[in-house]
Amino acid sequence: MSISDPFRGTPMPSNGVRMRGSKAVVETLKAHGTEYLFGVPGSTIPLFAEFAGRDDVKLILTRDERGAACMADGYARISHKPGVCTAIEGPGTTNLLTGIGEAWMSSIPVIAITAARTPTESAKNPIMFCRGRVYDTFDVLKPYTKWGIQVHHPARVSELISRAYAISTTGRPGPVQVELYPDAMYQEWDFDIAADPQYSTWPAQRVWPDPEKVKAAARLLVNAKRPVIIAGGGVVRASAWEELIALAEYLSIPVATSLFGKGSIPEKHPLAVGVCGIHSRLSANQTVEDADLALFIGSNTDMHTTNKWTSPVPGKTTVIHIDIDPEEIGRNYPTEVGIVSDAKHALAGLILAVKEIVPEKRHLQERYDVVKKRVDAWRAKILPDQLSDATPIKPQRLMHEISKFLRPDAIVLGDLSFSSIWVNVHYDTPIPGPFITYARGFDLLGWGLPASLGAQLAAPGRQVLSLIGDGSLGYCIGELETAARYNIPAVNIVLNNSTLGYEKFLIKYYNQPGKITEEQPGCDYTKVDYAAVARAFGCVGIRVEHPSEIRPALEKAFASGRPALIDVVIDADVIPPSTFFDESIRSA
Ligand SMILES: Cc1ncc(C[n+]2csc(CCOP(=O)(O)OP(=O)(O)O)c2C)c(N)n1
Ligand SMILES: [Mg+2]
Repeated sequence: MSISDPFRGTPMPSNGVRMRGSKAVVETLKAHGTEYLFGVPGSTIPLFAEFAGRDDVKLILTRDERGAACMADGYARISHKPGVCTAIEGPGTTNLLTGIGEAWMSSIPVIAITAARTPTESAKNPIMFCRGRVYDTFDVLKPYTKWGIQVHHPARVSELISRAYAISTTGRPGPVQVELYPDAMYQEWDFDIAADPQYSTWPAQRVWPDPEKVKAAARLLVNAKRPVIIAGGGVVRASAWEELIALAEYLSIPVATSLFGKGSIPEKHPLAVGVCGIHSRLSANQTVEDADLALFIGSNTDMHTTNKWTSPVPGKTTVIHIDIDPEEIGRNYPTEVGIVSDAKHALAGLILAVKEIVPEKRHLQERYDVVKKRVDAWRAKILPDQLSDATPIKPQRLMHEISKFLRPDAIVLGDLSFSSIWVNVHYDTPIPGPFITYARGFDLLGWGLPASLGAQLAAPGRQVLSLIGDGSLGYCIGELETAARYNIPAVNIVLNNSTLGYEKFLIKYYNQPGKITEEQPGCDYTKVDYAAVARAFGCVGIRVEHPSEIRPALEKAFASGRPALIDVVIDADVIPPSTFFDESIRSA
């Protein structure tokens, strides 16, 4: 049978099966190996109706669309498959926006399937339309998506959803949008559902580096006196940790990581100095500041990683920058050698090029000694707080208990604010892998809980632990009901300081230069027992007020096999290791 493309009139061969566009959506997801669609219904009712009686692709009804986007994001980070979410036009799409923003800033492939109103209603002031405008909620996601398409006719449904997979997973991964008009969902067509399997996982279509530039980079690395590698999220996403560690060990180069690069080297490795930048280990910043050459690999030289573009020191440090995104090369530093490449291929190429120059492994004990001295000094500094019995509980003690309790392959999510700092500074990456992740792209409050549910769905049977602030939890607390309804056994720990801690400290110390602002209005909440709230939603809820209760709470939460929330009352006066705060007042 042959059908006509209604837009170009070109005949397209088809052995198609007749079905509604809405069914073709689900079949296309299935063909790409997608297991879940996260969302809230409305004008997408034909799509939701397709899930009756099938569980090869499962529908996860969330409590709001932002939660759906964050779950799809969390799922994508752990599964290496794109996450798919859905929302209606108007308020559904605007709710989706902030979750999509996090995926955009964190370079995560999330496919947003949204709906559009029938064109005959345009400009007539129907509900959910912006007065007089036509495509307005399609444009809402535009700043935070790589690509978006409006599908008016059922004939294009499967093909364009397949394009969405291809675009979100290639180059620098990121979110995309497919907006379905009513005809595209309700009408029938003869569909050939097919998926190109290379786009079912990410990163897809991995780019190889220019060999001449790799040789130039190798020469610089070999000749540097105090080199450092700064490994970013691109190393983790490309599963390039073996190559990274091999290169570092071959030339005895210390390795710092960005927030998203945590997971590219075990942090007890003798060349690992930890996360550098604003929220950092002292040992990492010392090493980067001291370097005469910095190799950024899979990192975007953002404000966090470079401590507001001061470390490496511009002008003093020679920079090699390797990234999948050509726009990032040279963005913030004069760059001696810039290479557009997938991190794994680039590192493999660098190892070969280095071996051409240095045929034998070069073990430089003095470099190991410097790393050991810096890391040991930092560990000695944090030890008393890690062992503190004080109440309210010191976050350092909480992190120490978590580190001792979790299995090496546990998935750990640090929401943002203090939660992410404690995870990235005080939690030692035990084994390499994409196990530790944050909302530190868009800094989206309300990410940790829904993202942890997506992560758990991607990795059933694995420990999933999310740390979230009480302010952030307030944005997404309804998703505890989603967790209970589907029995998704992720564990969330609330760092309960009854305040928007980060902002409170910023007002206190930085509202007036050189002076303390005694009052910080607009930051404090009433004291809430979030464990009781969790129980009311049908989850396990445990309140922890003394350090001795932390371990039993973790044991109980994970043994329950149910979604659990541990409400930890923490010391609201501890300033975490963030260079936003002066060294004299912040913790290590
Ligand atoms: C949606 C959104 N609104 C505001 C902010 C600014 N902000 C950053 S951290 C923070 C405080 C978060 O408080 P909480 O979650 O309780 O964490 P804590 O700082 O107390 O650890 C705020 C308001 C943000 N990042 N995102
Ligand atoms: Mg708080």
